[in-house]
Amino acid sequence: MKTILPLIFLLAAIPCVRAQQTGLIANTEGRKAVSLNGQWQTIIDPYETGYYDYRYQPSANGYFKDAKPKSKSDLIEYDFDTSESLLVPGDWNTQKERLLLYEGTIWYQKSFDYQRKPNTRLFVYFGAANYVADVYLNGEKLGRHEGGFTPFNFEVTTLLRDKANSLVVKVDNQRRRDGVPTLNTDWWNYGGLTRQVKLIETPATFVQDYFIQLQKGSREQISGWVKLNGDQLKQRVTVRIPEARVNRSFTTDASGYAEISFNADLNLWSPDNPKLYEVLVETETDRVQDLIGFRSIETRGPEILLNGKPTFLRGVSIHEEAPFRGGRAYSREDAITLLGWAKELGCNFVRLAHYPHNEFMIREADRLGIMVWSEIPVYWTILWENPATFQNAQTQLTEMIARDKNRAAVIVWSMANETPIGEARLAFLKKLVERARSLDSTRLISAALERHYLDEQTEMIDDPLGEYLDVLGCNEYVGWYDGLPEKADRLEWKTKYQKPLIMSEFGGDALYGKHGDALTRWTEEYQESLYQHQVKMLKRISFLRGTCPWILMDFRSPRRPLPGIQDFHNRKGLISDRGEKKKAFYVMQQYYHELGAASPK
Ligand code: GCB
Repeated sequence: MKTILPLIFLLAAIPCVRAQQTGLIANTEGRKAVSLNGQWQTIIDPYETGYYDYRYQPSANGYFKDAKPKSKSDLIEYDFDTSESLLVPGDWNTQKERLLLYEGTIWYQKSFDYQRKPNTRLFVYFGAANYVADVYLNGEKLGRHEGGFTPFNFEVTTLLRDKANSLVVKVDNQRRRDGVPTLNTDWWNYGGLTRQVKLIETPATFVQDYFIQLQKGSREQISGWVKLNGDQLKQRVTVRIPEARVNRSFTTDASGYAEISFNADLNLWSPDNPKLYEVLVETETDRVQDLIGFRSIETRGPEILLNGKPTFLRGVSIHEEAPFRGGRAYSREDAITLLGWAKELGCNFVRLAHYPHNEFMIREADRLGIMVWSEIPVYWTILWENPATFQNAQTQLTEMIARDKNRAAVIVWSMANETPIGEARLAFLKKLVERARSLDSTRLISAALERHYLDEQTEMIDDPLGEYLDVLGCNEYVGWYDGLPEKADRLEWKTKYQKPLIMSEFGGDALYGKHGDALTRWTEEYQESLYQHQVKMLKRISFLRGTCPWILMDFRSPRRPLPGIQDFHNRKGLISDRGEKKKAFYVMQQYYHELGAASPK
């Protein structure tokens, strides 16, 4: 008995699922895939009746079984087929009026056929699901994913049938105190399968992931790694960049991993020259194609050096909010509109706030030559002392880097936004910084910090986290939450660190079309004047190397109830949610023009 017991416990601990979550598959655009976007059948389940039984125990016969009555006497109290549908990708809040404020569980179901060919493997891939997703195929659980803005995939090879597969996802967007983000944010808690869903087909052994970038500090040496998944792990891997005449082979080790390193004569990526190379990763069994840009990004004292040259980041902050139609942005068209406006403003940089945006944003930024700050939703008041909260933040960071590490556009990984100074917070964020550096040594690490007044005229940035960052971010609302716009004229800025500063937020609300004098809140004139005073102040900060006004476009927020003006929108946009440019847009555009942006059209 003594010897059997531990074995029983061990067996009990092994989950009885035939499928498993696989490490993220890189570059899903470059893979053979079938889209599962479109209408999904849905059941709204505020009491989670489809998950728990009446004793509040996980039920063995939940909605994930997608059961149908087998006889006329069978009792089944749900039916996906006759329930309402929702569009995927898409948040549920803006698809049905009665879901606008819904926070809780909705079950999604999709039926599909798939003829699997011999020696192939199949994965179901989700671009994002906010916030927790439990995924089932044909009644069996594939797994759970927590975190609303990063992708995940599960292998389904052995569970898949030729006909009538039923994929069920329970999506729960209840806010949680221990979540990342936590209960309190200044954006809408859009729930659902908010990004694309697809079935990815790979060979039995395939290239799961790779990191192909310039080595830190170099402009000609490419280094990184390739990782295979499957049972033929020891293979020859070839990396080809035809246009740069690169053709190099490596051998993977017993775990399918190979480090790569070689020199290349490259035309470097930059906003003026967003050069992307076709890169091929080939093995005996697989071949993936990607478009990759190569550039270096470093700091020296207060300078930010792009390809060795000092650069000023002419930025703007952006939420993942869809222009014109509202709700979560998810498409290439949304990305083109938002980044097109940023370009028109004169930007060479965007801060994608406050969570990783959809992959189209990053891909389009790569193509358009816009540098990107990407961040995780470690926002305001996370539970710094809770190990599970840390694990969650770390996973989201890992997934963000996993997806976008080969994109030249991304130059900054940001760890946190406006988090209150304290020991537990510092320990938490230091660990995240270490993690980010261990996953990717090539990019700059930042965080949007706060500042404080030394005296009435002196703003100081000395947050202890600054020591661990490459670039300081700072949010300030002089002229909005902090005095009137002219206050900016009297301020001097200091920092304890010999590091570049990006003013990662500043601004104020204006309702497009509301006019008045420059001291009347909510008018375009107030916002315009605020920006004029801000720009004058910013020009006086000697260590300033970037600006990201808050924000490109108005966005929905439950914290903003003022009738007739906010109507549950944060109105700090330089552009309204209908695409109308406010006066302040042109103040920023003029500033960016002076800083070297091409002439506004
Ligand atoms: C901030 C936050 C941002 C808010 C903004 C505001 O400091 O970082 O998420 O939306 O202020 O408008 O108050």
